[in-house]
Amino acid sequence: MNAPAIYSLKGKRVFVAGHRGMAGSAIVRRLEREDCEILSIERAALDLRRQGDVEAWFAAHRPHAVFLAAGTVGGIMANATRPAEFLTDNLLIELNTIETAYRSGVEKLLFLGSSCIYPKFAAQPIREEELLTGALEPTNEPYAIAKIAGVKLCETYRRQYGSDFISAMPTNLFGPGDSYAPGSAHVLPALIDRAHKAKIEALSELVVWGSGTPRREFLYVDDLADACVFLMQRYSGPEHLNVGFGDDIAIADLAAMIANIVGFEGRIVLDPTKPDGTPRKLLDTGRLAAMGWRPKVDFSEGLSRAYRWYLDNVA
Ligand code: GFB
Repeated sequence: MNAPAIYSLKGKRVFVAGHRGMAGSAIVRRLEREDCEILSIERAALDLRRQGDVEAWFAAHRPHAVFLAAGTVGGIMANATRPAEFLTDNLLIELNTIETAYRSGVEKLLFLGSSCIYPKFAAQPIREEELLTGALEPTNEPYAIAKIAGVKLCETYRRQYGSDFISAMPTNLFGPGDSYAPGSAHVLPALIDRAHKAKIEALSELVVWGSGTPRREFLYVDDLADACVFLMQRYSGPEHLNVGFGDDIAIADLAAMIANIVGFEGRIVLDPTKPDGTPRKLLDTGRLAAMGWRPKVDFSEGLSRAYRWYLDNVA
Protein backbone atom coordinates (compact mmCIF):
# COMPACT_ATOMS: atom_id res chain seq x y z
CA MET A 1 0.00 0.00 0.00
CA ASN A 2 1.24 3.50 -0.83
CA ALA A 3 2.23 5.90 1.90
CA PRO A 4 -0.50 8.57 2.25
CA ALA A 5 -0.29 11.70 0.10
CA ILE A 6 0.80 14.62 2.28
CA TYR A 7 1.59 17.29 -0.34
CA SER A 8 -0.71 18.08 -3.25
CA LEU A 9 0.64 19.42 -6.55
CA LYS A 10 -2.87 20.40 -7.66
CA GLY A 11 -2.95 23.97 -8.93
CA LYS A 12 0.70 24.52 -7.93
CA ARG A 13 3.44 26.25 -9.90
CA VAL A 14 6.16 23.60 -10.09
CA PHE A 15 9.66 24.58 -11.21
CA VAL A 16 11.77 21.85 -12.81
CA ALA A 17 15.37 23.08 -12.69
CA GLY A 18 17.34 21.27 -15.40
CA HIS A 19 14.37 20.47 -17.65
CA ARG A 20 16.63 19.86 -20.69
CA GLY A 21 18.62 17.15 -18.91
CA MET A 22 17.72 13.47 -18.93
CA ALA A 23 16.26 13.45 -15.39
CA GLY A 24 14.62 16.88 -15.62
CA SER A 25 12.94 16.17 -18.95
CA ALA A 26 11.57 12.89 -17.57
CA ILE A 27 10.21 14.76 -14.52
CA VAL A 28 8.47 17.22 -16.88
CA ARG A 29 6.93 14.27 -18.83
CA ARG A 30 5.70 12.77 -15.56
CA LEU A 31 4.33 16.08 -14.22
CA GLU A 32 2.25 16.52 -17.37
CA ARG A 33 -0.06 13.90 -15.82
CA GLU A 34 -0.55 16.06 -12.69
CA ASP A 35 -2.90 19.02 -12.44
CA CYS A 36 -0.14 21.59 -11.97
CA GLU A 37 1.59 24.38 -13.87
CA ILE A 38 5.11 23.36 -14.93
CA LEU A 39 7.70 26.12 -14.90
CA SER A 40 11.01 25.81 -16.72
CA ILE A 41 13.62 28.18 -18.11
CA GLU A 42 16.37 27.76 -20.67
CA ARG A 43 19.95 27.80 -19.45
CA ALA A 44 20.76 30.70 -21.78
CA ALA A 45 18.06 32.76 -20.04
CA LEU A 46 18.84 31.75 -16.45
CA ASP A 47 22.25 30.54 -15.29
CA LEU A 48 21.59 28.86 -11.94
CA ARG A 49 25.22 29.52 -10.97
CA ARG A 50 24.43 33.25 -10.67
CA GLN A 51 22.73 33.97 -7.38
CA GLY A 52 21.23 37.37 -8.28
CA ASP A 53 19.67 35.95 -11.44
CA VAL A 54 18.19 33.02 -9.54
CA GLU A 55 16.70 35.40 -6.95
CA ALA A 56 15.19 37.61 -9.65
CA TRP A 57 13.67 34.62 -11.48
CA PHE A 58 12.12 33.20 -8.29
CA ALA A 59 10.73 36.63 -7.38
CA ALA A 60 9.11 36.93 -10.80
CA HIS A 61 7.71 33.38 -11.05
CA ARG A 62 7.09 32.41 -7.41
CA PRO A 63 7.13 28.60 -7.67
CA HIS A 64 5.33 26.64 -4.94
CA ALA A 65 7.44 23.52 -5.48
CA VAL A 66 10.87 22.82 -6.98
CA PHE A 67 12.47 19.70 -8.47
CA LEU A 68 16.21 20.40 -8.44
CA ALA A 69 17.51 18.24 -11.30
CA ALA A 70 20.00 20.74 -12.74
CA GLY A 71 23.71 20.03 -12.61
CA THR A 72 26.94 19.40 -14.45
CA VAL A 73 27.04 15.64 -15.03
CA GLY A 74 29.01 13.08 -17.02
CA GLY A 75 30.68 9.69 -17.02
CA ILE A 76 33.83 8.55 -15.29
CA MET A 77 36.18 10.36 -17.74
CA ALA A 78 34.26 13.66 -17.68
CA ASN A 79 34.41 13.56 -13.87
CA ALA A 80 38.12 12.78 -13.88
CA THR A 81 39.12 15.44 -16.40
CA ARG A 82 36.83 18.35 -15.33
CA PRO A 83 36.88 18.04 -11.52
CA ALA A 84 36.78 21.78 -10.78
CA GLU A 85 33.70 22.28 -12.97
CA PHE A 86 31.91 19.31 -11.43
CA LEU A 87 32.54 20.66 -7.94
CA THR A 88 31.93 24.36 -8.56
CA ASP A 89 28.96 24.22 -10.92
CA ASN A 90 27.07 21.76 -8.76
CA LEU A 91 27.79 23.59 -5.50
CA LEU A 92 26.69 26.93 -6.96
CA ILE A 93 23.52 25.51 -8.53
CA GLU A 94 22.47 23.76 -5.30
CA LEU A 95 23.32 26.60 -2.97
CA ASN A 96 21.65 29.29 -5.09
CA THR A 97 18.52 27.26 -5.75
CA ILE A 98 18.03 25.92 -2.23
CA GLU A 99 18.79 29.23 -0.50
CA THR A 100 16.51 31.14 -2.87
CA ALA A 101 13.76 28.53 -2.51
CA TYR A 102 13.92 29.05 1.26
CA ARG A 103 13.95 32.85 1.03
CA SER A 104 11.06 32.97 -1.42
CA GLY A 105 8.87 30.65 0.65
CA VAL A 106 8.87 27.57 -1.59
CA GLU A 107 6.59 25.00 0.08
CA LYS A 108 8.47 21.90 -1.02
CA LEU A 109 11.73 21.08 -2.80
CA LEU A 110 13.20 17.78 -3.97
CA PHE A 111 16.95 17.65 -4.51
CA LEU A 112 18.37 14.97 -6.80
CA GLY A 113 21.70 13.56 -5.66
CA SER A 114 23.58 10.50 -6.89
CA SER A 115 24.61 7.08 -5.58
CA CYS A 116 28.26 8.19 -5.84
CA ILE A 117 27.79 10.07 -2.53
CA TYR A 118 28.44 6.75 -0.75
CA PRO A 119 31.90 5.44 0.21
CA LYS A 120 33.80 3.54 -2.49
CA PHE A 121 33.70 0.35 -0.42
CA ALA A 122 30.26 0.73 1.16
CA ALA A 123 28.51 -2.46 2.30
CA GLN A 124 26.20 -3.76 -0.46
CA PRO A 125 23.37 -3.19 -1.06
CA ILE A 126 24.04 0.36 0.13
CA ARG A 127 21.74 1.65 2.85
CA GLU A 128 21.17 5.36 3.37
CA GLU A 129 23.10 5.17 6.67
CA GLU A 130 26.36 4.45 4.78
CA LEU A 131 26.75 8.16 3.94
CA LEU A 132 30.02 9.61 5.32
CA THR A 133 31.24 6.31 6.77
CA GLY A 134 34.30 6.02 4.50
CA ALA A 135 36.46 7.46 1.71
CA LEU A 136 34.85 8.30 -1.64
CA GLU A 137 35.73 6.93 -5.09
CA PRO A 138 38.53 9.27 -6.29
CA THR A 139 37.34 9.53 -9.93
CA ASN A 140 34.16 11.30 -8.86
CA GLU A 141 35.02 12.72 -5.45
CA PRO A 142 34.41 16.40 -6.43
CA TYR A 143 30.96 15.58 -7.85
CA ALA A 144 30.14 13.42 -4.83
CA ILE A 145 31.18 16.15 -2.40
CA ALA A 146 28.94 18.66 -4.20
CA LYS A 147 26.03 16.21 -4.03
CA ILE A 148 26.68 15.51 -0.34
CA ALA A 149 26.56 19.28 0.22
CA GLY A 150 23.14 19.33 -1.47
CA VAL A 151 21.87 16.61 0.86
CA LYS A 152 23.19 18.56 3.86
CA LEU A 153 21.62 21.80 2.62
CA CYS A 154 18.19 20.16 2.53
CA GLU A 155 18.77 18.54 5.91
CA THR A 156 19.99 21.73 7.63
CA TYR A 157 17.36 24.06 6.11
CA ARG A 158 14.76 21.63 7.42
CA ARG A 159 16.38 21.53 10.88
CA GLN A 160 17.00 25.27 11.25
CA TYR A 161 14.15 26.84 9.25
CA GLY A 162 11.56 24.05 9.04
CA SER A 163 11.75 23.98 5.22
CA ASP A 164 10.14 20.92 3.65
CA PHE A 165 13.16 20.09 1.50
CA ILE A 166 13.89 16.43 0.70
CA SER A 167 16.62 14.51 -1.17
CA ALA A 168 16.49 11.48 -3.44
CA MET A 169 19.63 9.48 -4.34
CA PRO A 170 19.21 7.79 -7.70
CA THR A 171 21.39 4.99 -8.98
CA ASN A 172 22.92 5.24 -12.52
CA LEU A 173 20.17 6.42 -14.88
CA PHE A 174 19.54 5.82 -18.58
CA GLY A 175 16.87 6.46 -21.17
CA PRO A 176 15.54 9.19 -23.46
CA GLY A 177 17.50 12.43 -23.34
CA ASP A 178 20.77 10.77 -22.30
CA SER A 179 24.08 12.31 -23.41
CA TYR A 180 25.90 10.27 -26.07
CA ALA A 181 28.94 12.57 -26.41
CA PRO A 182 31.89 10.23 -27.05
CA GLY A 183 34.47 10.43 -24.27
CA SER A 184 32.24 12.13 -21.70
CA ALA A 185 29.08 9.97 -21.70
CA HIS A 186 28.17 7.39 -19.06
CA VAL A 187 28.86 3.76 -19.85
CA LEU A 188 25.45 2.72 -21.15
CA PRO A 189 25.02 5.42 -23.81
CA ALA A 190 28.76 5.25 -24.62
CA LEU A 191 28.49 1.53 -25.39
CA ILE A 192 25.25 1.93 -27.39
CA ASP A 193 26.96 4.57 -29.53
CA ARG A 194 30.16 2.57 -29.99
CA ALA A 195 28.38 -0.73 -30.70
CA HIS A 196 26.11 0.98 -33.24
CA LYS A 197 29.03 2.62 -35.03
CA ALA A 198 31.01 -0.65 -34.95
CA LYS A 199 28.07 -2.42 -36.59
CA ILE A 200 27.61 0.27 -39.26
CA GLU A 201 31.32 0.38 -40.02
CA ALA A 202 31.56 -3.46 -39.93
CA LEU A 203 34.35 -3.33 -37.31
CA SER A 204 35.50 -6.58 -35.73
CA GLU A 205 35.81 -5.22 -32.16
CA LEU A 206 33.79 -3.34 -29.57
CA VAL A 207 36.10 -1.75 -26.98
CA VAL A 208 34.95 -1.67 -23.34
CA TRP A 209 36.86 0.45 -20.81
CA GLY A 210 38.41 -1.06 -17.71
CA SER A 211 38.34 -4.66 -16.51
CA GLY A 212 34.65 -5.30 -17.28
CA THR A 213 34.16 -6.53 -13.70
CA PRO A 214 32.68 -3.43 -11.98
CA ARG A 215 28.98 -3.80 -11.41
CA ARG A 216 26.42 -1.05 -11.96
CA GLU A 217 22.72 -0.73 -11.26
CA PHE A 218 20.69 1.03 -13.97
CA LEU A 219 17.28 2.64 -13.55
CA TYR A 220 15.16 3.78 -16.50
CA VAL A 221 14.79 7.55 -16.15
CA ASP A 222 10.97 7.58 -16.39
CA ASP A 223 10.90 5.32 -13.34
CA LEU A 224 13.15 7.83 -11.54
CA ALA A 225 10.77 10.65 -12.49
CA ASP A 226 7.82 8.67 -11.17
CA ALA A 227 9.68 8.09 -7.89
CA CYS A 228 10.48 11.81 -7.61
CA VAL A 229 6.81 12.80 -7.95
CA PHE A 230 5.85 10.01 -5.54
CA LEU A 231 8.32 11.36 -2.95
CA MET A 232 7.25 14.97 -3.51
CA GLN A 233 3.68 13.95 -2.70
CA ARG A 234 4.30 11.35 0.01
CA TYR A 235 7.60 11.95 1.82
CA SER A 236 8.72 14.59 4.27
CA GLY A 237 11.80 13.91 6.36
CA PRO A 238 15.46 14.77 6.94
CA GLU A 239 16.86 11.46 5.61
CA HIS A 240 17.76 11.20 1.93
CA LEU A 241 16.11 8.21 0.23
CA ASN A 242 17.68 5.81 -2.29
CA VAL A 243 15.96 5.30 -5.65
CA GLY A 244 17.23 2.18 -7.42
CA PHE A 245 16.29 -0.68 -9.67
CA GLY A 246 17.11 -3.49 -7.24
CA ASP A 247 19.60 -5.43 -9.35
CA ASP A 248 22.97 -4.76 -10.97
CA ILE A 249 25.05 -6.12 -13.83
CA ALA A 250 28.80 -6.48 -14.60
CA ILE A 251 30.01 -4.03 -17.26
CA ALA A 252 31.21 -6.91 -19.50
CA ASP A 253 27.71 -8.45 -19.36
CA LEU A 254 26.15 -5.06 -20.08
CA ALA A 255 28.37 -4.76 -23.16
CA ALA A 256 27.20 -8.20 -24.35
CA MET A 257 23.54 -7.24 -23.85
CA ILE A 258 24.03 -3.98 -25.76
CA ALA A 259 25.88 -5.75 -28.60
CA ASN A 260 22.93 -8.12 -28.85
CA ILE A 261 20.29 -5.36 -28.92
CA VAL A 262 22.25 -3.30 -31.43
CA GLY A 263 23.08 -6.35 -33.58
CA PHE A 264 26.87 -6.07 -33.33
CA GLU A 265 28.33 -9.53 -33.88
CA GLY A 266 32.08 -8.91 -33.46
CA ARG A 267 34.31 -9.43 -30.42
CA ILE A 268 34.17 -7.51 -27.17
CA VAL A 269 37.65 -6.41 -26.03
CA LEU A 270 38.66 -4.74 -22.77
CA ASP A 271 40.84 -1.62 -22.50
CA PRO A 272 42.54 -1.95 -19.08
CA THR A 273 44.23 1.45 -19.42
CA LYS A 274 40.86 3.08 -18.61
CA PRO A 275 39.64 3.41 -15.00
CA ASP A 276 37.12 1.04 -13.41
CA GLY A 277 35.81 3.45 -10.79
CA THR A 278 33.97 2.04 -7.82
CA PRO A 279 33.67 -1.79 -7.89
CA ARG A 280 29.98 -1.86 -7.07
CA LYS A 281 27.20 0.50 -5.96
CA LEU A 282 23.93 -1.37 -5.67
CA LEU A 283 21.43 0.64 -3.64
CA ASP A 284 19.26 -0.74 -0.87
CA THR A 285 15.80 0.58 -1.75
CA GLY A 286 13.98 -0.94 1.21
CA ARG A 287 12.74 2.41 2.53
CA LEU A 288 11.16 3.50 -0.73
CA ALA A 289 9.69 0.02 -1.28
CA ALA A 290 8.15 0.16 2.19
CA MET A 291 6.38 3.36 1.12
CA GLY A 292 4.84 1.47 -1.81
CA TRP A 293 7.03 2.52 -4.77
CA ARG A 294 8.64 0.11 -7.22
CA PRO A 295 10.22 0.54 -10.69
CA LYS A 296 8.07 -0.57 -13.62
CA VAL A 297 10.41 -0.73 -16.62
CA ASP A 298 12.24 -4.03 -17.06
CA PHE A 299 15.98 -3.55 -17.80
CA SER A 300 16.09 -5.16 -21.25
CA GLU A 301 12.90 -3.33 -22.25
CA GLY A 302 14.51 -0.06 -21.07
CA LEU A 303 17.65 -0.84 -23.10
CA SER A 304 15.59 -1.41 -26.25
CA ARG A 305 13.74 1.85 -25.69
CA ALA A 306 17.04 3.69 -25.12
CA TYR A 307 18.44 2.27 -28.38
CA ARG A 308 15.29 3.29 -30.25
CA TRP A 309 15.61 6.83 -28.85
CA TYR A 310 19.27 6.89 -29.92
CA LEU A 311 18.34 5.80 -33.46
CA ASP A 312 15.66 8.50 -33.72
CA ASN A 313 17.58 11.34 -32.09
CA VAL A 314 21.33 10.78 -32.20
CA ALA A 315 22.42 8.29 -34.85
O1 GFB B 1 28.99 5.18 -16.40
P1 GFB B 1 30.35 5.47 -15.90
O2 GFB B 1 31.14 6.46 -16.66
O3 GFB B 1 30.22 5.96 -14.45
O4 GFB B 1 31.23 4.11 -15.89
P2 GFB B 1 30.39 5.49 -12.93
C1 GFB B 1 30.79 2.91 -15.34
C2 GFB B 1 31.76 1.79 -15.59
O5 GFB B 1 31.71 1.45 -16.99
C3 GFB B 1 33.23 2.03 -15.27
C4 GFB B 1 33.02 1.32 -17.50
O6 GFB B 1 33.78 0.88 -14.71
C5 GFB B 1 33.84 2.28 -16.66
O7 GFB B 1 35.22 1.97 -16.74
N1 GFB B 1 33.02 1.61 -18.95
C6 GFB B 1 33.28 0.71 -19.92
C7 GFB B 1 32.77 2.79 -19.53
N2 GFB B 1 33.27 1.29 -21.12
C8 GFB B 1 32.93 2.58 -20.92
C9 GFB B 1 32.74 3.70 -21.79
O8 GFB B 1 32.88 3.61 -23.01
N3 GFB B 1 32.38 4.87 -21.21
C10 GFB B 1 32.21 5.00 -19.86
N4 GFB B 1 31.83 6.18 -19.37
N5 GFB B 1 32.43 3.99 -19.01
C11 GFB B 1 29.78 7.99 -12.70
C12 GFB B 1 30.32 9.10 -11.87
O9 GFB B 1 30.47 6.89 -12.24
O10 GFB B 1 28.41 7.72 -12.53
C13 GFB B 1 29.38 10.21 -11.70
O11 GFB B 1 31.57 9.48 -12.40
C14 GFB B 1 27.97 9.77 -11.43
O12 GFB B 1 29.83 11.02 -10.67
C15 GFB B 1 27.52 8.75 -12.41
O13 GFB B 1 27.82 9.28 -10.13
C16 GFB B 1 26.13 8.20 -12.15
O14 GFB B 1 29.20 4.74 -12.49
O15 GFB B 1 31.70 4.83 -12.67
